[in-house]
Amino acid sequence: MGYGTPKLLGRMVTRSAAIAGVVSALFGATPTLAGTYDLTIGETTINVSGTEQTALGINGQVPGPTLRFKEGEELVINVTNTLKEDSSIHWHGLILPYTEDGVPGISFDGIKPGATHTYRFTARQSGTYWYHSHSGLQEQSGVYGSIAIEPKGREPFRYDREYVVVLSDWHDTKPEKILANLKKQSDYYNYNQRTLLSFFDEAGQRGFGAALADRLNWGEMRMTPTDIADISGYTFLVNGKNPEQNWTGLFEPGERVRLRFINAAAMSYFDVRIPGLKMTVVKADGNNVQPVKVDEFRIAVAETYDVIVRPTEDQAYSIVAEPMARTGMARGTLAPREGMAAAVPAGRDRPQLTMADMGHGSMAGMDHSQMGGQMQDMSEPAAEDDQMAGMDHSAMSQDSMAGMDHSAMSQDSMAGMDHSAMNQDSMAGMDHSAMAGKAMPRQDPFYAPGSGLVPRAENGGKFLSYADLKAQKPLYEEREPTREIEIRLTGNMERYFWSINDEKYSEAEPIRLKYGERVRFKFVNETMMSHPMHLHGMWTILDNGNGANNPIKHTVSIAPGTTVLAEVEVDAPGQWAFHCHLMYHMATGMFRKIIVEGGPQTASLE
Ligand SMILES: [Cu+2]
Repeated sequence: MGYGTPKLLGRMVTRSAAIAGVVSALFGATPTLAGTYDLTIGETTINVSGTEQTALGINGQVPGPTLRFKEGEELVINVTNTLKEDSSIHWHGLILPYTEDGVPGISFDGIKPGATHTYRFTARQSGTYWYHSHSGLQEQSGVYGSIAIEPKGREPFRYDREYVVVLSDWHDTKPEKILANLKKQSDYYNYNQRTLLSFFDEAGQRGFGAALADRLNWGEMRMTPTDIADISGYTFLVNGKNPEQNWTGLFEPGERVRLRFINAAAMSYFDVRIPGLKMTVVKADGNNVQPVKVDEFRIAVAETYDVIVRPTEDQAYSIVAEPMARTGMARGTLAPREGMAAAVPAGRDRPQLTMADMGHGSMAGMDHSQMGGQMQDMSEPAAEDDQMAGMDHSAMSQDSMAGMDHSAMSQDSMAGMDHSAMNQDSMAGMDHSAMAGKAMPRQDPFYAPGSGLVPRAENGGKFLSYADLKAQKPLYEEREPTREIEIRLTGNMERYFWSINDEKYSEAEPIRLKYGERVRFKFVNETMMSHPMHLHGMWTILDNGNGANNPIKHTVSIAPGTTVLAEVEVDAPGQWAFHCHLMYHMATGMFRKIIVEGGPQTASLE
């Protein structure tokens, strides 16, 4: 199948909408913008892995077309489902009435095979967002696309041209089969486990006992240190193209180029860099942030970041997006002319999870008293050493970690800590004496101390941290939350299901919020995986220590062994989805329905 026809991709003003504009003009109101868009979900053929595969696309393409709206525009979006099963489109990050949110079973009934569903809502915001199916596992098969909304006024940054950069992961195996495989054997796709051979290798270096003790610890937890991603075998894409197909964006030297990065992957976080160029981050999840210059950033599944780059040389630059587990690479190019390419750096080593990522010896908010024997094992020097595996030993001695009193860091002590104090300096305040005058490796407060997942840029460059995100212009006034709701992220790797507060979606009561209240969510990640938590319909104000300038996001990644606070102004009546955006985590139960009680238009709620 080819690409969508221009008619499908273009904006058309319908007659009724045009009349509405005239009517409002007659009554002295600002004429409203209106646009009608047509999307068709259907099977299509793609070839990104070496063989032709049947994908599910939108208007015949993967990703679907970029929808370009204007802030204030009244949208009419007709979505036709040509599949043999129900489908849906959810507008990720958009603030809209809950009935238009596109989650089957929560916002509406879904779109039946052969049916067309019309969504109507107003684009109330500007920025970079995306849309995707919220039915079954269809998103993994290609039902996703980008949204770029132009602001009413001027952007607070300058750029000469822009590109949408959709990152995604493609698998030749049908997602239902992947899920079945995971259920059968949770490490089915984890090819990177330490092998018996590496065990003897390690035993040779560290002594048999130490290596064995460590193995037993991991074994008891039924996990492996390389369990960073649940699934391997993905092909990673930039705007639907694999690294060889090399998506290319053109520029003239000296131009400021805006790149709208969207992580539409089902399961893959990416570490993004453009060797030779600094990137200035200007938006996170669609919202303006105070510009921060970085060499690299990590984009969690479902997040968006807008960055500005200014290539001055007449040369090509590679856009490199490595999945966090380093199982491949997505690659694109910025070039002054078609056909130019830059060197592509070799893939880097995958991080090794440490015990800190298990919540052991970290400020994870876990109740360490429950760890029993495992904690005892941890107190032995050999195990302690392994705990440090992810850290730079040259800069931080083993003793400095040993000197920290982990037992004193109970859940309560964490809860009482003010995140505003937990910026990069807070670690420095912990034990200066043990650092022996050496520069402390920059600690990212959004990773457990000693975590093997802490990102590092090449050559000591700057890696974006959540702590760097400061809202350009706060959307909400700062006020005390009315209450706190604990969201423990939990799961069972062996039986492969994921849950919240130990309950799967199917077993759990909805979370009830009151219209007009401000709640604090206390996310406690008790698993060894990062979870990108996405709340529909309302902004999540990430408490990253920037007070009134805490950034507002639609997706917040919670690293293993960490506790993250976020607040929500409950300003959207209705019922909403709230879930981990890793597809197979969501599908197996890390999901909740949120019911907002009170406020306008809630009569139809259960
Ligand atoms: Cu998850």
